[in-house]
Amino acid sequence: MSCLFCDIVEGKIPAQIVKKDDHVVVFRDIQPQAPTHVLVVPTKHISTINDLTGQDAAIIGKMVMAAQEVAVAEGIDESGYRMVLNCNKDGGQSVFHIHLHLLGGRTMQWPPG
Ligand code: DGP
Repeated sequence: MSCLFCDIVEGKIPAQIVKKDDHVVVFRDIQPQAPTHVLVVPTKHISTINDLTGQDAAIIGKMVMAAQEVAVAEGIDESGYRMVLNCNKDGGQSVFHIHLHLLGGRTMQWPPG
């Protein structure tokens, strides 16, 4: 089955990539909601957060650490930022390959919409 984010991970579809290693690819969101808005995507295809197993715990750790590194590189670590994982319809998930949103460069609101 085709997957947009697998295609970006494999370089079949272009993206503005800011970090890439064996475990994650980080690229700029095509519809940025903040001055910094990147997506941290595991190279392994996992459709939703519901599909994670205990064996995937390290992947989530690597995603968060990659986001932390990019936050520093983007200069938003001191001002602050938000990390978001959307799951399924009510969570607002539109691409079914898990991804961590890193948003920063402006003041975030709470509660989220
Ligand atoms: P979510 O709604 O949490 O599933 O977020 C999916 C995000 O993916 C959304 O903010 C827009 C982004 N996106 C969708 N298609 C593309 C694409 O082709 N390239 C890039 N860079 N981002 C995309």
